[in-house]
Amino acid sequence: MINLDLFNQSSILENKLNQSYKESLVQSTYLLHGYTTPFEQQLLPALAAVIAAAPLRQMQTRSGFKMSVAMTNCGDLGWVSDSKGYRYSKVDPITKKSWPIMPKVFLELALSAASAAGFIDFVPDACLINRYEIGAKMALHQDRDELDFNQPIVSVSLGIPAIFLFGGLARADKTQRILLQHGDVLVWGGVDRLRFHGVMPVENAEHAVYANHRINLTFRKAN
Ligand code: MD6
Ligand code: FE
Repeated sequence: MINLDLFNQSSILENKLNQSYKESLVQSTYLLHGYTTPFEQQLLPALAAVIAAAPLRQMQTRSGFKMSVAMTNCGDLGWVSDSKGYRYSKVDPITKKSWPIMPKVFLELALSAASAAGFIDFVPDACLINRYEIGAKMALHQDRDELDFNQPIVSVSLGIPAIFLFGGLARADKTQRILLQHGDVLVWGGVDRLRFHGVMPVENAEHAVYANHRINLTFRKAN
């Protein structure tokens, strides 16, 4: 596990997290390499079932642009964007039904990763599923549609790699580039919760299971 300490690269440790190390940190972001491996076999069919019930779709931004990333959700709440802006919704605007229930394996993975990073009381009620095709990207943004910023975010990367841009608390702050590969889980919270971040255009690649796609599962406690 690597703690992403932006101010002191030399303090990056690959050791297991221990209490003294955790307390010495300014930052609260952890990259868990290959963390999905034990969950992998169950993840794919669970993901397919969610997408079958709530299809991936490219949402519109408030200003009317179509996002390059296709999205859907599972859990009690789903993140949606349209001409009225961003928000969480209990209902899928396409199917007019509740979002699919969060698969058990999703929840297990999210809870396990959160507690590995020291967030022991994380109970996500929302899982956003992002699918990137080659060239898809996500502009720099903050995750601030949730009620409680004390709750962390667990972000799972599957399929082809992407470069994650990790900035500061102001949009203009310098960004760090982090390679997110298949199986990586990024857990962030605490003082890092409102950092600006984004995803660079995904480069052409092929993954044995996910073909030319990058899938990102982002677990949050929205309400
Ligand atoms: C993505 N992720 O990795 C987009 N937000 O595809 C996010 O926007 C994100 O990965 C908050 C925390 C972790 C994330
Ligand atoms: Fe985000």
